[in-house]
This record gives sequence, structure tokens and C-alpha cells, in this order.
Amino acid sequence: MAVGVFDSGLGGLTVLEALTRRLPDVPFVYLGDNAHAPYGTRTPDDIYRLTCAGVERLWDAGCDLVILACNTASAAALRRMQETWVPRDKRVLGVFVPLIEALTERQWGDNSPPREVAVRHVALFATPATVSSRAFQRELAFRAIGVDVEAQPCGGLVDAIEAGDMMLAEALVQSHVAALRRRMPAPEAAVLGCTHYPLMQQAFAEALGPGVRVISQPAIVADSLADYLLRHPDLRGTGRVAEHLTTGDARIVGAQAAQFLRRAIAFRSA
Ligand code: DGN
Repeated sequence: MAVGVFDSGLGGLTVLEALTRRLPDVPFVYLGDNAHAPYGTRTPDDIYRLTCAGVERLWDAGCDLVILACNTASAAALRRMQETWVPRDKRVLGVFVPLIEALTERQWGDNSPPREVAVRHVALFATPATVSSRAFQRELAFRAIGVDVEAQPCGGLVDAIEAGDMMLAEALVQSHVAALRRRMPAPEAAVLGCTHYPLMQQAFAEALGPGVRVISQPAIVADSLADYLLRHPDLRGTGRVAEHLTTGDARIVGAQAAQFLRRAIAFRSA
């Protein structure tokens, strides 16, 4: 058994890196749905269907626990999957809840009623599909009251990062931050709600300026999974080497991954 990590493409590798750093003895199987990426401009039904197919593929690979590293999939599909589709002997977790628990300083799995928290004005940067799902605001409202969220859809940013065009990516970060600031001049925290944005963390921090806490997901998700596995040791998995699968062309995806993370990663076709 291994722990599955699903993403729409390459972006989830930023989450996988943090997971393997935090949990070096846990075998992970990564599946990137490169054949259908990006998800950020797809419809919710489309994202749901593709995410279910990816998760099923990881169950077939022996992963009873699957993490949706993709924010767009977590936002558009996770609740529906958990409520109507995931069988009792399997688990699918997303990346929003750990983020919101960190933001609201809640312990893992604290289901007490929503309460006032230290932070009042939160900026969310994410793909258009994540923003229009309003999943972040919905999950936050289960845990906190009195928090104003302003969400900025960062059109074009994933494509610029994947193309390695950092000049364009930086210009897009600046213009998305400026657009957000017109609606929320003084956020206290900024959430980077997309797998690709940790690669632009510095640019976001510079554009937002001092005094704004920039919250990046990978390390938070890794800490949360470590905590979860302490409570569910049966799902930890042992005795397998890590694997990287793709629904796309393994050779092309491997080359793109090497450019994306600046180190070689071998992919196998799913
Ligand atoms: N992995 C996606 C996310 O975290 O929202 C970004 C890539 C995409 O499919 N648009």
C-alpha cells in the first residue's frame, strides 16, 4: 500500500516534494492528469468526472488514501466525492482544510462551532475555477466567523509558470495583486491557493509588501498529513518505492517536470 497524490498535472509536485521531505519513509504514488490539464478553466462537472477517474486509478494502484494536491479539484470536486462517491474503506483528502485550519489556528479535525479568529481580512489567489467554486469561503465559514475573504482569479499565471516565462509570471502576480488591492486595500493574510503559486511566493510577498502574511500550502499540507497518519497508521503504507504516473505522454511530461522543478523525475504512463 502507498499514499496517492493526485493533481491535474505538474503543479502537485510542489506538494509531493513537501510530503516526501516531511514523511521520508512513506511511499507515495503521484498521478498527474496531464492529458486533461489545466483544470482551472474547466466546468465543475468536468473537474468532478476527471478527478474521480484519477482517484480510481490511484485506488487501483493500491492507494487507499489519496490526497488531492490540486486546489481546483479540491474546490470543485472533493465535497461531492466525499458525500456521494468515496466508499467506506477509502479516504480522499484535499488541500483546503489544512490551509484553513492553519489560518484559523485550529487543531486537525476540530469540529467545534465557528468562532472569531485573529485574522479579519484574507486575500485568496487561485485559479478561476477555484475562485468561482467559493469552496474556500464555504470551508472557512464552518470554522470561523467575521473573516472577510476577497478572492482574485489569477488568469494566465499557471500557463506562464509552466512555460517557464518568469518575467510574464512576475508581471501577472503584480497585476493580480494590484487588482485585489483595489477591492481589499489591507489584507492581513494572503493565501496562495494553487499548486503552482509556491514557485512565485517571493513575487507575491514583494508585491503584497511587508505586513501581509503569505500562506503557502505545501508545508502546511505535509504537516497535516503527518498528523493524520499518526491517527491512521494503517493508511501509512510501507515497502514500496515512490512512483510518478501520468495520463499524458510519460517522456514529454518527464521533460516538463524537470523544467518545472529543476531536477529529473521519471514518469510512467498510467
Ligand atoms: N493544480 C491546479 C490547482 O492547484 O489549482 C493548477 C493547475 C490547473 O489545473 N489549472
